[in-house]
Amino acid sequence: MLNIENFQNTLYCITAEKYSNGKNNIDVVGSMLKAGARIIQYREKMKSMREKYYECLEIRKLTKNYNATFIVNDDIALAISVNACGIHIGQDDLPVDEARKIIPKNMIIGLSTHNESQAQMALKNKVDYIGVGPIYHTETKIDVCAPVGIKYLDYVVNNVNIPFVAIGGIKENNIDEVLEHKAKTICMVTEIVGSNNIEDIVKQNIEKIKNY
Ligand code: TZP
Ligand code: MG
Repeated sequence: MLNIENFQNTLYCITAEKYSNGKNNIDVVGSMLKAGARIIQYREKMKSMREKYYECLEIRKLTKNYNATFIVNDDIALAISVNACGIHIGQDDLPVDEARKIIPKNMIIGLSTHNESQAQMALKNKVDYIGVGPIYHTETKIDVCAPVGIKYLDYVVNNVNIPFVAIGGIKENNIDEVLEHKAKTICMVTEIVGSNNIEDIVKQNIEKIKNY
């Protein structure tokens, strides 16, 4: 089930070891949780399935201890095998209704969307939340489409009644604009994982979002 409480006015945190300046995913997630993050997505493109499996088992334990929502990116088999709360898929992955057939009943589905028709399809297919982006230019995701900008965020704010996560190129120097446009759940990948002090940056930005 989607723990909607975890999706209100907060950060959505994602791993990216490649951009973590030598820190490993487990330590990064530990710091995020310690600082108050309650949504963690495991996203790792560079490792073998076996490595990802063992990392996810660790992260599953950590997230359970904090009652945090644990979401696995891309891989439905991995999400199921580590008993994740959710799976996050993209427009080129299995169709949502097919994914729904093979995941446990209470597993949530998040779907990346980049335009209005994808948002409408997501609603039709009853996904649990959508990703909205990239809001700004990003180099963290390969093959990502051009920035969709604040314009698509405004559309989602006004037309979508499920939780959504603003993502893509969001940094401390532009998060205010995203908040002004009423995003309530925000993801900053490299800005957080690349920080020398993950606990501080996570704490500060959760506070900022909550108090906005
Ligand atoms: N999906 C859309 S943009 C993106 C993902 C995973 C990457 C965002 O990374 P960053 O470093 O916050 O720009
Ligand atoms: Mg994907």
